[in-house]
Amino acid sequence: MQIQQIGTNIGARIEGINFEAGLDDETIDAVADALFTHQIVLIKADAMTPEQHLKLAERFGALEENKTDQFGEHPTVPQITVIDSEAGHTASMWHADETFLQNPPLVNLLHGKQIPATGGDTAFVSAALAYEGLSPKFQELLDGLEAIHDYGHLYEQGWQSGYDLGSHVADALGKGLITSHPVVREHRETGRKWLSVNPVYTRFIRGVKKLEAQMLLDMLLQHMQKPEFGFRHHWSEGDLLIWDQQAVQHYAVNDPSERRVVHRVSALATNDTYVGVND
Ligand SMILES: O=C(O)CCC(=O)C(=O)O
Ligand SMILES: [Fe+2]
Repeated sequence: MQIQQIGTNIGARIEGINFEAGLDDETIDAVADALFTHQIVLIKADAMTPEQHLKLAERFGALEENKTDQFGEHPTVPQITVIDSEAGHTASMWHADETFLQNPPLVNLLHGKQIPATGGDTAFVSAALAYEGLSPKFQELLDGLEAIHDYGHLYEQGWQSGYDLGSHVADALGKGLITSHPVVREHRETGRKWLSVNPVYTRFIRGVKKLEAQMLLDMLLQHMQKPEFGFRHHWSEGDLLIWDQQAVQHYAVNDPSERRVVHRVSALATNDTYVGVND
């Protein structure tokens, strides 16, 4: 197995995994090590079976069953989420997945099934590099702050952008999928600090006045988009792209020239998802 860095700061390619010969624990551990070192790993996985996709994901946590109404279901495997451009599935906003949960997904594993000749890239920014890129005085200000993440915020923004989402907004807000996370978190594996606010779900900062919090969030979200913190993947069929949700945020660029289908498996810290604000 060879690991080669492909981005200056984040991203590595792993070669030499023979999926036809099976997937042993030693290989899976080496993939996990590479992921925690490089934050994103790319593996040529044309021959990977759905069972192997799940087995690899299980190394990182409990597997999430697809519950989202934003994407589609796999006909036979409930842990595989189908993202199909022809069904209108898109995630073209900077985000980390489901941060309205107390234990959001830790790792995502996306398998390219049908890939357009051009477009449909997935872009990333490193939330750790973004934290490290702040001046020490500003880091000090953020340490100890908590932000509220709310599922309804996604729908509210869609409504504001002119989508006809009135009843969905009410439904999303009614679900009460809302929680509080530190603005600066420590990576469970590496101890590295990272910024956990994202534009899709983060609504406000607790105990900081509305205008101040809005300015702080706007500034952080703008800061995170520095190209130096980023990595962008152009897909080929059979690619398996794995990313560490504690280290990066992602954006699915919504410009595929043809149909694009990818299969996602997400590993959660625990399958005990949380509803309600923790204090
Ligand atoms: O389609 C993609 O590239 C990524 C979609 C996404 O946001 C996700 O899988 O969490
Ligand atoms: Fe996502």
